[in-house]
Amino acid sequence: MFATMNNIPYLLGDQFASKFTWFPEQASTFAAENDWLFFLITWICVLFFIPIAGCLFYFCWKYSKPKGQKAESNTAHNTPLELAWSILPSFFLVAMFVIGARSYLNQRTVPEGANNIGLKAFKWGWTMDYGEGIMNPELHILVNEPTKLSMRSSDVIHSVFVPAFRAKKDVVPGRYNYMWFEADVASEKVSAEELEKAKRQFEMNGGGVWDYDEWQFTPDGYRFFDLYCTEYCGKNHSVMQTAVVVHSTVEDLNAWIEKVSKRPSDQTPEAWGEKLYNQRGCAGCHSLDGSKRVGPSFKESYGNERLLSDDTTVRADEDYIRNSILYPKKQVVKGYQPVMPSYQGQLSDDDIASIIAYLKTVSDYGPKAAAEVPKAEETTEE
Ligand code: HEC
Ligand SMILES: [Cu+2]
Repeated sequence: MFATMNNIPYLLGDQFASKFTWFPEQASTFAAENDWLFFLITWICVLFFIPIAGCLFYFCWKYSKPKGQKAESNTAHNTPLELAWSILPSFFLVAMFVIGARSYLNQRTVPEGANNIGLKAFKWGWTMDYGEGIMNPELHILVNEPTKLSMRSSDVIHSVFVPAFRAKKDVVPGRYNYMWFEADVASEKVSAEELEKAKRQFEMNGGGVWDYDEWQFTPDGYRFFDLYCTEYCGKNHSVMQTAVVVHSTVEDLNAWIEKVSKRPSDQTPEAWGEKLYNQRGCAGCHSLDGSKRVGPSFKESYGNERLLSDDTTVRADEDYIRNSILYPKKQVVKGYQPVMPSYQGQLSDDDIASIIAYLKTVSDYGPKAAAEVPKAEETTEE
């Protein structure tokens, strides 16, 4: 039976959970103190709960009367007893407050020289900003160095939670918020063979969004800690997760940043565009199969006639797609809310060109259609 109990954290998807606790691994300088205080408060509560509940049942039994017999009035009281049970527990209360407040202040005071990373939350994903226009949904940080996140939201209230770091903070639209932590456990790298095998499987399944839960490592082969949204923010709140990778050296971190900063020379714009499409949250609001999500499907977008909210029509050409990505509120497709976040300053020219190249390949009205469908069936002036 114990074996089963111990397996539950694993079943819940947290492979780092230790055998002796319900909590995930402690991987930051906050973790040990946090857990210690949590158990202190829990045990104090248990210590009070058991005698109080015991007295309750005992008195129920002791002073119960047979049916019909009148209850005695008892208005007397015992001053020393009442003082004792008021004053003694208040020492515990003050102690819990002082320890909790100290730990809270520590978590709110960013150490000087912390590495700053921007974080943007949106429905439904995360974009980390490493400076110089380098953005990625994964959070990559250095071990044993404080990291500060400068956080903002482009729509509703979200909340960042990294359970292994015991760190959590709301991200509120219209203002910057911040949090910091210092990871003290570096992420391991899986073997080249394991990564190769996963990549092959991934290709065989048709590519798309990398399944972190299934592989338990990132597409670059790093084990990771989970980062969740922990403030209910709409339909896809539950999938608003990403990976936190802790690098053991600056060189390793910089090599990763360099790698993701731009399209590798051996990758086609279409392939890079598909990657960005899946990484930057487009897939959360747009489908490829014609189904309507928060935004229109790309199956009938590129090359098609679009009806806008002001009842004008426009051909979805490269320029239109580009403008839709940079200034989404300018031309709003009829029947949709203007909720798409602008990607201005977040995607380079090459990134946008790559996305457009990719969107062409998935549209029924793109080059694919021109090649396959006989012209006569394609006329739109009917
Ligand atoms: C929060 C949801 C959301 C996200 C994320 C999002 N979009 Fe949109 N998008 C919309 C909505 C809603 C519309 C329709 C309203 C409008 O035109 O602004 C739209 C419209 C578009 C259009 C015009 C489509 C057409 O058929 O006319 C393009 C192109 C587009 N989005 C591209 C993207 C790309 C590329 C990304 C990722 C880099 C992205 N969107 C991310 C919600 C989203
Ligand atoms: Cu959220």
